[in-house]
Amino acid sequence: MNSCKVCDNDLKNIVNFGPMPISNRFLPAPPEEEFLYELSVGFCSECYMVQLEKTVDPEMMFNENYAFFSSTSKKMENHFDEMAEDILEIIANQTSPFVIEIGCNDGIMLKNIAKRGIHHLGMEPSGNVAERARENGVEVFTGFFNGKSALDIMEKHGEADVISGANVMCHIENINSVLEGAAVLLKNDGVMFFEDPYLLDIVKKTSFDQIYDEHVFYFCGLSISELAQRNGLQLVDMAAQGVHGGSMRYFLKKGSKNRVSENVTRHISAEREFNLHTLDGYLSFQKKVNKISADLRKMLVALKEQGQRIAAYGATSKSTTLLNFSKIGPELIDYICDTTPTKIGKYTPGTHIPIKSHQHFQTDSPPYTLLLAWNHQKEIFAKELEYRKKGGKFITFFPGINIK
Ligand code: DWN
Ligand code: SAH
Ligand code: ZN
Repeated sequence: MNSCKVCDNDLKNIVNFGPMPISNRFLPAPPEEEFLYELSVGFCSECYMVQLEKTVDPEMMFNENYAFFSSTSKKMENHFDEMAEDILEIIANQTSPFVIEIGCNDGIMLKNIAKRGIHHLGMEPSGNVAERARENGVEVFTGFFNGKSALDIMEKHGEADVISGANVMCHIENINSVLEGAAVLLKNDGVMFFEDPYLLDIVKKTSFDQIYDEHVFYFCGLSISELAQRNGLQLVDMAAQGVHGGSMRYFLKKGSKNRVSENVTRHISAEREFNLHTLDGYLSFQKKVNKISADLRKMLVALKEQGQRIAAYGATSKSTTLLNFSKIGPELIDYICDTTPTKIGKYTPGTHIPIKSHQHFQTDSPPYTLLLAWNHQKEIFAKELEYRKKGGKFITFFPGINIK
């Protein structure tokens, strides 16, 4: 039996994907053998946390060769400019504020704080992206945030007014230690906030590609409220974010007697309506996953049989789950185009599809393109007006297969 990483209760299995490679480990050449682990998700009926049953060593995922650079999307640049504005508002009345970001990546958000001369620190274990943040004027400590590093930060920099994190808290297995550390590191009136893909959106859309090695947890208000309480914090507000296919931002404060926004009650009621507090809410998930996966493969096979060529767009980490589980490889997809220089020329983990540049897509664009970066659809469609005008079609797959 697997046990809950928050409360040690037994987990109930929700979905299995079988053996998977490391999602962001793009390969210089198709290898003989690859590291694989079993990807499956379980639910804890005690604290409502949905989580991976087996996890991968963080250092295998977050190191000098981390493949994802946050600043590859214009929309995300704007999103993080706005987040920085939100932080400036929170600290507006503080005399010498201190802002921490966990998982600052290439500095996409924190550079906005740094350029205003505000005392700040980014915690980032992946050395290559941390270096890019430094080039962007951000002070970064290359390392993992946890209870211990929280104490080290406090000793060196003092207490924090804001601790923020985007798409990182759900990556950290020892989550109790992180929140415990944050509770110590925060000023009495400080705020911790973080955002991650929202479980209710994942369940509603069956967007199962959000499930991969890096995403240890799938948060919702129910589970974050419990998690906060267990670690001396309180969930005081929630705000839905229209990024990464549906995300939720959670605001936490110290203690248990803060004013709690009605947004928390509203979102948690919606989660209860979908039965996210019992195993019932997840009973049909595997069946829906299997159907989308089978339907997608069937459509790609049919197109190939008609003699069509198919490309894909965005060598995302999440597509590692979709491609491996649906058995979609180079026999169906000619290549994936991506703008990240360090991904170009490499092969996808497990399925070994070649990754090519955006210029390649512009000169050699097949009639069909699988939109792997579906969370950036708006931005990509705006960029690919010409492709669609000439009759090029994008294939999407959540909540079902669609040709656009
Ligand atoms: O949680 C995580 C999120 C924030 O980022 C991490 N665990 C890892 C990563 O997940 P992902 O790889 O699924 O993220 P994206 O943002 O969906 O990746 C988009 C990919 O598509 C990047 O490789 C960049 C590429 N891209 C492109 O080639 N052309 C993106 C856009 C917008 C484009 O126009
Ligand atoms: N915040 C960025 C990056 C998300 S990708 C964005 O939203 O685009 C996840 C990032 O978290 C990676 O850069 C990874 O190196 C970092 N990370 C993983 N575990 C971490 C930990 N324990 N502490 C701090 N950062 C961590
Ligand atoms: Zn639990």
